[in-house]
Amino acid sequence: MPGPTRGFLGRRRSAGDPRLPPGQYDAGSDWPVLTAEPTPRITPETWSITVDGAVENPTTWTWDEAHALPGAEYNGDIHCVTTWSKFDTHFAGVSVDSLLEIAKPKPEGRFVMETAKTGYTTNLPISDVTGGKAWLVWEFDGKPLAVEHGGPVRMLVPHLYFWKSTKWISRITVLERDQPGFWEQNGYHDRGDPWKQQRYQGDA
Ligand SMILES: Nc1nc2c(c(=O)[nH]1)N[C@H]1C(S)=C(S)[C@@H](COP(=O)(O)O)O[C@H]1N2
Ligand SMILES: [Mo]
Repeated sequence: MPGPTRGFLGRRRSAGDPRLPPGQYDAGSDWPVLTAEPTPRITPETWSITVDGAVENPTTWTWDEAHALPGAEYNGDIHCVTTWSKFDTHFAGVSVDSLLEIAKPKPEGRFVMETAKTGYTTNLPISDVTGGKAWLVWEFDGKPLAVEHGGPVRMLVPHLYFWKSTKWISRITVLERDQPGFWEQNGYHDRGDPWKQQRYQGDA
């Protein structure tokens, strides 16, 4: 029989654990909420995702259309720049690759801007959202994603600090030139790799 899970025992990963990036702590079963703007009210009926900008085929998917794409899951860890990490999360949704396969980024489209329905933005090299590294997710632990965590649908880019994972995602714009998003304009690092501790501008 499998033993009790780590969450029930409250046994947390500590400094030096190979899965804990430098300067992070294990939040255990907690999942802090970090939101800069008022929490919006979006329903599956009013939600949609648009991929536009430097693409051959700008496309918008409704909830039903997005759910008709091949399903994809992420099982793994997430890391917030405010130093909490959360291990063994389970998210379900669709890979950003599936959207880009249809929208077809032009070769000169080397960056993306994620935009929330609320106006929150964050920028990334396109290589950080392709190749099975980024998802639109609508389920956490088998249940609909809670509104305070970005439900009905958020972006998930778990190999970077969690501010790159836009809650209430509504648009992914492919860009020829990099532009800073909300936190990047306010001093956060352009890329945000937790393993390199890229927290603020000027970090390596
Ligand atoms: N729309 C939106 N998305 C957002 C944020 C935000 O303020 N607004 N905060 C970011 C930051 S800094 C973090 S750490 C995570 C927090 O997600 P959570 O509240 O589900 O933990 O969402 C990211 N995405
Ligand atoms: Mo964050």
